[in-house]
Amino acid sequence: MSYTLYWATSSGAFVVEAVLELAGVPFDKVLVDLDNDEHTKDEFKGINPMKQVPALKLPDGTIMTESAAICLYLAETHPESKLFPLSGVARAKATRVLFYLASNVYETILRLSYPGRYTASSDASDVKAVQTGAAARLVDLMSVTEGFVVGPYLLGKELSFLDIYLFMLLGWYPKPEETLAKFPKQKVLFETVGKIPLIVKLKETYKM
Ligand SMILES: N[C@@H](CCC(=O)N[C@@H](CS)C(=O)NCC(=O)O)C(=O)O
Repeated sequence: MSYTLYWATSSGAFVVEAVLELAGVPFDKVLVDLDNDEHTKDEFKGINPMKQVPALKLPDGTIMTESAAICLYLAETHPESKLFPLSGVARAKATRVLFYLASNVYETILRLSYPGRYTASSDASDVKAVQTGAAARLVDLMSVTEGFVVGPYLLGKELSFLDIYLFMLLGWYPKPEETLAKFPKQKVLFETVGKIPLIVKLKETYKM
């Protein structure tokens, strides 16, 4: 049995698929149609009770969810891919950035996509206020992220999966090019990662 990636267009499966490819791991894909609410059906809830993609079924049948945890697991089990520092202070620093991106940036972007989940009010102006607040918060977060980028990649000269993770998140920002103009290190990273042939291909597949 090989790996099975549950994915959807414009989703966090983007970075997981990139890591699978870069690690040279064979995998199958199952498309979960978010527009047709396939993720809310009982069959998918059994895979991810959060009703979200990505999810990855491992060769032994274990289901993994949470994009950051999946990428970390793949990097650890395929150390030859050198997609994440696996020891010492370098690992500690990289893990800090990974948790920061997953728990702050990704989570805030979800407020843009699903604002109704973040307010008890059904008043359209309250729902809109969630998005406005999230957009402002994202700019603050981006300035923190800028301080993490060593350059040209997040951790320095070598590409890690953190760069692809950040690339994906930046692509989901409202008006990314405009916002990136204020953050030169992330602009370089975004442009550099966006030219990697695998990323060009995945952008097409994921309509991103
Ligand atoms: N914390 C999760 C977030 C996953 C997530 O929010 N996925 C979105 C697509 S990017 C999704 O499945 N949305 C459908 C929904 O929440 O209804 C992760 O990092 O994997």
